[in-house]
Amino acid sequence: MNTLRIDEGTRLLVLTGAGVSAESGIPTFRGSNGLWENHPVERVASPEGFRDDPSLVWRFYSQRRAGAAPCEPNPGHLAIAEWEKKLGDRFLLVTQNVDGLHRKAGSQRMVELHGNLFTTRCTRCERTPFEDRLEYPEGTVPLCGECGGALRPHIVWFGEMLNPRELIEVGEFLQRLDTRLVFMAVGTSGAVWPAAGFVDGARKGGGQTWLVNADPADNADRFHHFVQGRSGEVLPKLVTFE
Ligand code: BV8
Ligand code: ZN
Repeated sequence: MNTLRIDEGTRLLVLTGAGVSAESGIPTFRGSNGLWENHPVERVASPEGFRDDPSLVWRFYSQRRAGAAPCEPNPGHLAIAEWEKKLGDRFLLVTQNVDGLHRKAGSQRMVELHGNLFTTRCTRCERTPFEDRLEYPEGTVPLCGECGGALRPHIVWFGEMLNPRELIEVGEFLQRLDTRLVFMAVGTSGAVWPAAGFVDGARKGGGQTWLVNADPADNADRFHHFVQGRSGEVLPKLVTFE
């Protein structure tokens, strides 16, 4: 397997998707028995779905909380947290995952682009999104203790805008001029935008682009290097620091 050499003049942006958590026991979205198989996306991960049937959406997210809560980071998450320790501000992790395993593995320089499964917010008042690990009983929609409005998962659903501040942070890291960029996508099918487009921005800026994935992703041909394999096995051996 070809290895990635990182020296003092290099910075690394890692983009992860559901594949990096597969070896921790969390189902991916688009694989066999993937999450979307039993639940059509638009009904459980869109504002329209929440408006039409909020208790179905809360059942879907409560089930995912129950599934993710006992899971532990795997060697792939741990390797990424190690790289951050070595690189400091020459490192940024951008995850599409909402399972919280990167934070559990020790990652701090991280953007949770699609939100977090264990954070809840109010649909009516300006209350700050808060930590919430509750799995709500079937048929219920939790209400805000302060204004009585319906609570919702602090997750970016399809058709919803991503946090502009976070997109700016990613853009700024990609466009820095002080170091050479390496962009690495891990465990993502490259099906969801705008995260699927980051690799183009990286290449345009002259960055080296790597994909680590169990099987060729939709956008594998847009990467300079493709390492096929399970991230828990590949990542601990992939990078050497000079
Ligand atoms: C938006 C939260 C602006 C829910 C998710 C162009 C520009 C902008 C928007 C769009 C556009 N084109 C289309 C759109 C709309 C839409 C979109 O991209 N649709 C797609 C389906 C065509 N995008 C949006 O709506 C975004 N909003 O852009 O706002 C806007 C607003 C209005 C109108 C227009 C634009 C919001 C996107 C966020 C949606 N929310 N998640 C939840 O999680 O419950 S996305 C969801 O998919 C998850 O977050 C997940 O992370 C993400 C991507 O999936 P992957 O992580 O890649 O997982 P997947 O299963 O697909 O792949 C896993 C891979 O791992 C596989 O390749 C597999 O081989 C591999 N693997 C498996 N095991 C392993 C492994 N690899 C390594 N090791 C292993 N062991
Ligand atoms: Zn409220």
